[in-house]
Amino acid sequence: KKSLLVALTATLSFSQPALAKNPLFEHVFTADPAALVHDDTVYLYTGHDEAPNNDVFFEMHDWLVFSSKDMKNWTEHGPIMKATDFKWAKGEAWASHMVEKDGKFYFYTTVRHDDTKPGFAVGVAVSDSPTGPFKDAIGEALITNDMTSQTDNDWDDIDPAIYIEENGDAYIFFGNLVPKYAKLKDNMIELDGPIKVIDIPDFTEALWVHKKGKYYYLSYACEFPEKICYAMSESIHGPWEYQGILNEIAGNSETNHQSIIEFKGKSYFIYHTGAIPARKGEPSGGRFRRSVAIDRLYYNEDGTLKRVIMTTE
Ligand code: FUB
Repeated sequence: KKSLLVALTATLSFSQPALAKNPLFEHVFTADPAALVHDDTVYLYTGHDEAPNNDVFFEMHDWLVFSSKDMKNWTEHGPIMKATDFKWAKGEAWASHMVEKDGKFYFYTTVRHDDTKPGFAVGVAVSDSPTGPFKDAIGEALITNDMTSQTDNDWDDIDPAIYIEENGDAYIFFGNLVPKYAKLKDNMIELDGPIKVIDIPDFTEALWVHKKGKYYYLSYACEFPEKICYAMSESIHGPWEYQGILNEIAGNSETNHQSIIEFKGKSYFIYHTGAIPARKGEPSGGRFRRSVAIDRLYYNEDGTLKRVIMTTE
């Protein structure tokens, strides 16, 4: 009887619809959103902030997924994976990106490598379903930190974002302080050519590529505390023309991390804030206790983006 009750409680807590307001979820701290539109459904992948306060640093062990068919009611599916499911990783489940190719779901994500390699690395996991189960697709990191160039730092290989062209060519964008990209092979788990550096100003991290009409948009966290800036190009290879700030600093979160999608004819800007107030003796949201929020994204007639207006509803 006891195990039935435990199973029932687990099912209930993972299938409860949450209402659409900002921040989206209050029962759990979520960060680094990466949304995927698949089969008339939005799958929202997030990091999971578990730091007990905003004093020391991030504490992130696993990634969560929520889904919605209307951007209002969200179903929580529970964690899809933890950082240490990559046997070569030490932990630290930082920012990720999910894409679908030929019926398989590829989860590119940031983790700290074990002591055999310095700093952070990018791993890839794969599944037949957007909600998992996911398993390491390579058995080692896709991108590791070689610390060979002067611009390398401990975490310059973080925050993967994938863009797949209409002809199936896929690219991985990533980086901290130095924005980089590389082509992926058709198998999605090997680089196809050299890693190239992108020329954009004030880059901090969190690259994201989307396309609308003839323009590619490269958005990213800029400066620190982070705003979101963006650049435009008519080619995935650039040159990228800087367009300025897309979103201001999000409340009391020093970092920001955006995901941009179009769903049922509307564009959305998904990001994180530190907006959850202190409650029941618990510290408030903040730089290490972040929460995902969603607002609308609007285009000007010339293709440039209107600055995002952050709302609480
Ligand atoms: O969540 C950990 C790190 O903070 C992410 O990888 C960055 O994008 C920033 O949000």
